[in-house]
Amino acid sequence: MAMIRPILIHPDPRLKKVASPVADLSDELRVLAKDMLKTMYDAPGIGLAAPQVGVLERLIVLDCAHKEGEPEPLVMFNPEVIQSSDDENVYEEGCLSIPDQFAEVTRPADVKVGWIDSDGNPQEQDFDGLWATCVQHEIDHLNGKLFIDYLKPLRRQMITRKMQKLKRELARD
Ligand code: K1U
Ligand code: ZN
Repeated sequence: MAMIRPILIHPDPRLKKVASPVADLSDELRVLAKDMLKTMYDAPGIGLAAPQVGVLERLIVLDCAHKEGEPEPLVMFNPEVIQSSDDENVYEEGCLSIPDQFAEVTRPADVKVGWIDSDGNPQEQDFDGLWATCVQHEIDHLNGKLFIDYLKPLRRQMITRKMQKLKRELARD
């Protein structure tokens, strides 16, 4: 049965590292993907990247449809943006590793993404709307980048200080 894994809270050095490409699709990685989906739905969230649960491998999960009806979970190993639109979209982003903090981030509105699925098959798909925002946010996690890295230094510092305080309080409890 899938397990809920603890989500790392910023600042944590593991959230700043570049994750390694997945070479072989092991059962261990498939179990990790299932645990990540369970962890994401439980949070609740619309995406999750392996570094957020302390695993520095290139794996993300997402489901931006869940709120609106049937779940549409996607599991992506070694995801890559192949093409981005010049058109941009602004979305108020959040992050499960930066709880209760939201900020507007501008990103390409449409992206073509390539990845390897859980059966080891290559996939390619165009994403727009929230799906495009979310998949770019998750791929950023694999490159050690957080949405607050797009903000002005002062705002980023304020959020980081809040998270340091939150972590001290959580450690005390
Ligand atoms: O990567 C993460 O930390 C997950 C993050 C994904 C994301 C959210 C917004 C824009 C881009 C990427 C989240 O899921 S934060 C939680 C959230 O946005 C949400 C929670 C419940 C319902 C709907 C959204
Ligand atoms: Zn995030």
